[in-house]
Amino acid sequence: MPSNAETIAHRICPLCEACCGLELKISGNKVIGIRGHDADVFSHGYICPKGASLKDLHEDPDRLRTPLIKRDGKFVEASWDEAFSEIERRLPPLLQAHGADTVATVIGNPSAHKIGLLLYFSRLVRALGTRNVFSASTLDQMPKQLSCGLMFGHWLSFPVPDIERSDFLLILGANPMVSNGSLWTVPDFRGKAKAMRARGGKIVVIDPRRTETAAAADGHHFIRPGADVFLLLGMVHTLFDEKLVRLGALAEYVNGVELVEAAVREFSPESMAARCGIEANVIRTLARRLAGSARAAVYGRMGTCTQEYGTLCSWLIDVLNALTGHLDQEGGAMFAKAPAFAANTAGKPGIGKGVATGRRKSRVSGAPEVMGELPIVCLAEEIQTPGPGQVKALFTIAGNPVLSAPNGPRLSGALDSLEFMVSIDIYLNETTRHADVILPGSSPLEDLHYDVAFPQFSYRNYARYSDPVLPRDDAHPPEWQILLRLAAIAQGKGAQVDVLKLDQELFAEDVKRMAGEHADAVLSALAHLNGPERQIDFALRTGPYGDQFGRTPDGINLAKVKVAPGGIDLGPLQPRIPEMLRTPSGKVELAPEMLLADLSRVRADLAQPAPALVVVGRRQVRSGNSWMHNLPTLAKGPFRCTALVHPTDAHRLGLQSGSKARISSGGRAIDAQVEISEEMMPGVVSLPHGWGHDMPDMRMAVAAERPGVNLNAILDETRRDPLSGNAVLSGVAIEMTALPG
Ligand SMILES: Nc1nc2c(c(=O)[nH]1)N[C@H]1C(S)=C(S)[C@@H](COP(=O)(O)OP(=O)(O)OC[C@H]3O[C@@H](n4cnc5c(=O)[nH]c(N)nc54)[C@H](O)[C@@H]3O)O[C@H]1N2
Ligand SMILES: Nc1nc2c(c(=O)[nH]1)N[C@H]1C(S)=C(S)[C@@H](COP(=O)(O)OP(=O)(O)OC[C@H]3O[C@@H](n4cnc5c(=O)[nH]c(N)nc54)[C@H](O)[C@@H]3O)O[C@H]1N2
Ligand code: SF4
Ligand SMILES: [Mo]
Repeated sequence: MPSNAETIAHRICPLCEACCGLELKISGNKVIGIRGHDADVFSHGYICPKGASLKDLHEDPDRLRTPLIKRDGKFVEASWDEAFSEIERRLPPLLQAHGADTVATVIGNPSAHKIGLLLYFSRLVRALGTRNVFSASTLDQMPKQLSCGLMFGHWLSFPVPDIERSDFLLILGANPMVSNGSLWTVPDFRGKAKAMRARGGKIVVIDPRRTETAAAADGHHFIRPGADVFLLLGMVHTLFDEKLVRLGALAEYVNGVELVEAAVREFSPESMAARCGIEANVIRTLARRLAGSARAAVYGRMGTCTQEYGTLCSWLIDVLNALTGHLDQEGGAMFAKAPAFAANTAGKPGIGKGVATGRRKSRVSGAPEVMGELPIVCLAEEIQTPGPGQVKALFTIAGNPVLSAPNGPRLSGALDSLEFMVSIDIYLNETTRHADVILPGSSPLEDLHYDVAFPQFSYRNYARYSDPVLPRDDAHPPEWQILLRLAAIAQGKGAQVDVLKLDQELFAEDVKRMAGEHADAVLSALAHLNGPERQIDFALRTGPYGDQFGRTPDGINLAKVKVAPGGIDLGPLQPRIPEMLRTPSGKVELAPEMLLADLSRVRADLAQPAPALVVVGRRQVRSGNSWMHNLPTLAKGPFRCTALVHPTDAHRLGLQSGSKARISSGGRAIDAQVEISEEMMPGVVSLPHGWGHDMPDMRMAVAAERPGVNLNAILDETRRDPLSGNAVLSGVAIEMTALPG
């Protein structure tokens, strides 16, 4: 019997990258209140409306708690044993008949916030042996991963603005006031931006919409969607042209400055202005301000990644940071030093293998592999194109590509044609309705938590851990065990495998590889733990602040992090070059060949006329991609899936606020509600993604009440950044016509 006494629990919020520390009031097994945790060393009590919705998520009657198996086209509830047996009956024969590549995997965004999925997904992929690995990364940040990989030697070495010490911040294609930051873990961006401006710092935003971030900044410039590369090249050109290049402390650790200088010579601001829609003198002024500020950083996000020049933009942003002496400097763009799981703190400091891409190509389009993945925009064609290596089975893990990837209708059709599909998910939604078996993930409140990725690009260094807040139903395995059981099925070990023993074996293999002669001692020191907890302790203890299993007694370990109220603060960011570099040269590679070569596309595109109307995406405070529209506290309020249109466009097209318009592209159309808005750049329409919850056979009652429309239904799955494989989600040409009524 749970007691009804009120208790307090602390939990890192898993709903966005800000990773706020929350304080939950619990009575019995019920959450009765959620607020920010004031003593959290990292987020200091900040919370947004989504954090408070964790209660709704936990209690959502539509959240799946029992596996579902499709029988004669209808889902029926099943026990866990039945569900795993069904998979064991159907998966191995497909693998035997068609080989490993016949199974594809798609892993989605929430996995970055669920340690069980993040640490054990690779175990499943390895067991399957498939090369058809897809994820939301190629709908999001792959360009930045590639540019940072090439420049700094590792896929997760992103420089982030040191906002608490910065005087000038140039933000392109990001809206942290709403998103709470991305590839930059910065809870309470609003408060930090306010504090920065209060001490005289300035923020300038480049965005085709006057966003919430732009409205609170000191300056804002509209930009033609997809044209940031022209602006950035013009700025880099200006630095050389006006002799503003100052590498500062970085000088001896940078390769390729002359190559960059030569490459940008032709891209003067005067020749870039028309193409990007920003005047030459503004481009020059931005470059001068950046160079003239003692502490400054350029930061770009979704808008700069989800376009044809995603990798070039991501690269040029850090080229600007480096050439103005702001990379790796206080108040500039700095690297976090994560206490655990970071490749840029492991191995020999200052040198490494760097990154490689294109070690294989996708079967149908020949898209190069990046970071072991293929572009998710290639998934439908891999399913629909017959021949050896055709994808006939699919695992989706915390992903909803039918709504989140371009040309959802095609993908939906492709999923229907699969021979077998398994989803690990918490909802019966647009994607999982195609599955043959759905294995429910757990409520975050039932899971222990440690952020594996986000401390690697946080505004400050810290170590925080959360115990499960509420008990788990004994029959419901944690997500890491689900993945291990699936791995066992794929390897022919059977669904009845002893998962704890399997975990032990796989962990021991990892430790032998990483700890060498110390492996046995390490394994015995960790023998009291299992699963993710054991991996966290191992990573913390061997990490840069770790106790090294006793060799550095003052160092940290999981036990110390657990008992620290609000976590352990590890201080502000410190300069880390050259120690953090993992390039073969041991230098920052400012001019990677692959990127210089890609400038030929830019050159060829210079005279491209602007389409009359293009669409961009929009994130909203009470939303999280496609799956939070079923939570009552977030779903309430005005209808949000509206198309923002500038008054001049609305006038020209005969559109009225509140009326509907047909938006079409590539032969597909959606009918969206219009909202006339001065926020928009003329010629640009903004529509949020992740809507369109009116598909049959779903179980998301709240979301279905106001389904909205799926922006990705009309986007083009054949358009991608050729280097990173990232989808083009922004700046796509559309037509818009008023609908009667
Ligand atoms: N047009 C357009 N498209 C976009 C974007 C855009 O800006 N514009 N943004 C892109 C970006 S940045 C991203 S990250 C992707 C996201 O792409 P996805 O990751 O495919 O989409 P999500 O909406 O995050 O879907 C998450 C899925 O995980 C499930 N889920 C939630 N919590 C859990 C859990 O704890 N366990 C398990 N097992 N499942 C869970 C949900 O039910 C849902 O099915 O969308 C991309 N798509
Ligand atoms: N409340 C809320 N928070 C979220 C999410 C959410 O859905 N809701 N999603 C989370 C996820 S998965 C992510 S990846 C992050 C994303 O975090 P952000 O990148 O900060 O968020 P977005 O709102 O996608 O910001 C992209 C901006 O780019 C602009 N833009 C579009 N095209 C262009 C262009 O060509 N050039 C330029 N310069 N700008 C352009 C858009 O108008 C938009 O303002 O947010 C995360 N946080
Ligand atoms: S900002 Fe993000 S991490 Fe913080 S409470 Fe909101 S959703 Fe959670
Ligand atoms: Mo994302």
